Amino acid sequence: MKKLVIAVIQDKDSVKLMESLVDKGFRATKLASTGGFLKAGNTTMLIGVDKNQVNEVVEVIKSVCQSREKMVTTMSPIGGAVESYVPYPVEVVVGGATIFVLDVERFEQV
Ligand code: 2BA
Repeated sequence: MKKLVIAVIQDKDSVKLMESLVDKGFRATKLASTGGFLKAGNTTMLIGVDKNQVNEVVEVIKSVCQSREKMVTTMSPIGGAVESYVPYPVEVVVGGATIFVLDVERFEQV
């Protein structure tokens, strides 16, 4: 049975992850994506594999993708006056990868 591994990763890890996957004989597609929270660019990888290869793919992703801290500037109200805001830096830990594994109903290459 075919599975589709979808991994949302950080741009910085995308070249190394693609190289590692291709070196091990996996096929992958890299998409440019944007995170809903940070509204910043990230990378989504689509990796189609047999069911028995899913764990190996997840291990490759874990070995390459690192979590990192990012500073985000939010706007915070001053003294309860909602019309006055000051920039307020917040540290966010962005994970190495968010991974989904889906069953593939049909797979064809023409
Ligand atoms: P973003 O949505 O830009 O989120 C970046 C990081 O911001 C998240 O890292 C998390 O640490 C934080 N964050 C997100 N939403 C938050 C909230 N409501 N409150 C507080 N902090 C929040 P990760 O969790 O490692 O996610 C990295 C990226 O993976 C996300 O970028 C998003 O593009 C994707 N992602 C994460 N969970 C997802 C899900 N359930 N479905 C689809 N995409 C997801």
